[in-house]
Amino acid sequence: MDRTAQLTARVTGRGIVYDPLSTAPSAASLHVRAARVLAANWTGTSTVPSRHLYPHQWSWDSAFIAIGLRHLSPLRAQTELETLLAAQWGDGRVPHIVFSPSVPLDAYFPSPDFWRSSTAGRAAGAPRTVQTSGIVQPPVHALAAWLVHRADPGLSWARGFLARVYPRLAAWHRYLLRRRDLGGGGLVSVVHPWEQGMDNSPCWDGPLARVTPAPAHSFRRADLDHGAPEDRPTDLDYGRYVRLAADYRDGAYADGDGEFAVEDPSFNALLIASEHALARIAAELGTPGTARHARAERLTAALVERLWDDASGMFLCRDLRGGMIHERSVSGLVPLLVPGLPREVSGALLDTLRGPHFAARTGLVPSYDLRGAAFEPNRYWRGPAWFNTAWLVERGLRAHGEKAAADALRTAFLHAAGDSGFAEYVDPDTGEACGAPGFGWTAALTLDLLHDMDGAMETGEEGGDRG
Ligand code: 9WN
Repeated sequence: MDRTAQLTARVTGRGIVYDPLSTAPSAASLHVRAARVLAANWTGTSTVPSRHLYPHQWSWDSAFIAIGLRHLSPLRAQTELETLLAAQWGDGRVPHIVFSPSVPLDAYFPSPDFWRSSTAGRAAGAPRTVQTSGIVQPPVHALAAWLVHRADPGLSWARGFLARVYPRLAAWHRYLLRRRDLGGGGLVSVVHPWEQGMDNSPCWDGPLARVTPAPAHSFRRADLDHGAPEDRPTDLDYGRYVRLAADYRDGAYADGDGEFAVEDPSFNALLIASEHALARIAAELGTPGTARHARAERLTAALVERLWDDASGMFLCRDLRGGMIHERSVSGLVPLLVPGLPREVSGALLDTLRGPHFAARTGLVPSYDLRGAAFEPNRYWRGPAWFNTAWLVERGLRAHGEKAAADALRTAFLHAAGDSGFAEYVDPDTGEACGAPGFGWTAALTLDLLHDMDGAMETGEEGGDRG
């Protein structure tokens, strides 16, 4: 056994065989450094994405963080998800931010006094005791809950973890499926770019162009206190984000006729993966999960029918007001993790991933088309490679039996994560660190790739495409 593998085995105590990292720090030191980031970002009940840039709890961050934390402390991983779900609204939505009362209002914008969840969100059932935002983020939570349960079933049963989170997760999916099928075609729509999670993706340029920006003097960005302006969204983007969020709030967070409504492939793919996971949770609790698997299959059919684009060899976004959005973003590759895709669809996705639009020099996956007119290597979701999407694509590759490609992406991920100091995102060609250092999900998913070597998605009939 080589030295790296020995170190890994000693750290984990689980005899994991790890492909040696030739130039990156050893797996053992990566583990220790990633664990330190998560310890530094832990608040006692949840984990902040970044101490300075994002000092509260974020929804999909917590799901990814729990997936990594399960290797360090299944108890902390369970607590992470339970803290988030405790802030769920009466209508089932899981807010995208749960605010920490001990953080000063001006540390992050938009702050609780902008969202006014307990007053403006009263009709939608916002909690009274905790302040939250009123929009949502991608539903990775049921998948995370299942993986967390599997990491330590004994602890999970002893604490009644699944029985407590299942009704909340079911209500969350119900909210999305009933209130957010704004296009009437069976898919969920996002009503704000922050909901989809890839905030300033060029995919939103078209739909956002219709939105009148809030005046620059009406708000103060806190992100520029901690992030380089060239790595962050522009002031014009922010003006539009603020306008959309304020309009939603002023309409009491009722869903219906906002200016921005987009069906996004990654958001819906994550819902499908989570619906399969919820079926497994239901079965574990003694209720048949068949209906949920069937619903996930219907969502998969709608995803292909409404968002697949043969000409680009990938999924695209659909703007409910303007039609298909002809921009290639990593969002359109994330559905690779969905079980039961038609074989020609998964085959084309694999080709696109390896082709000139997405094959970056680091071996990571850029957030946007390397050849796209709007490509910028440093600016947030307009080109840089992010680690959560790499993790999702890695799982998709593994689920399709693409072991060599999955191993190569995992190695690229671990090199880039370690070398960048667990950066929020990196230049997809040089690996240069961008955004916040010591970023929560980068550290957490590093741990997951170090420890979960079989890469089983455990979401359903993984790997099984339809002929
Ligand atoms: C707005 C916390 C979040 C991530 C998003 C990422 C960024 C927030 C921001 O940070 O968004 O939600 O202030 O830019 O785009 O994916 O969840 O890490």
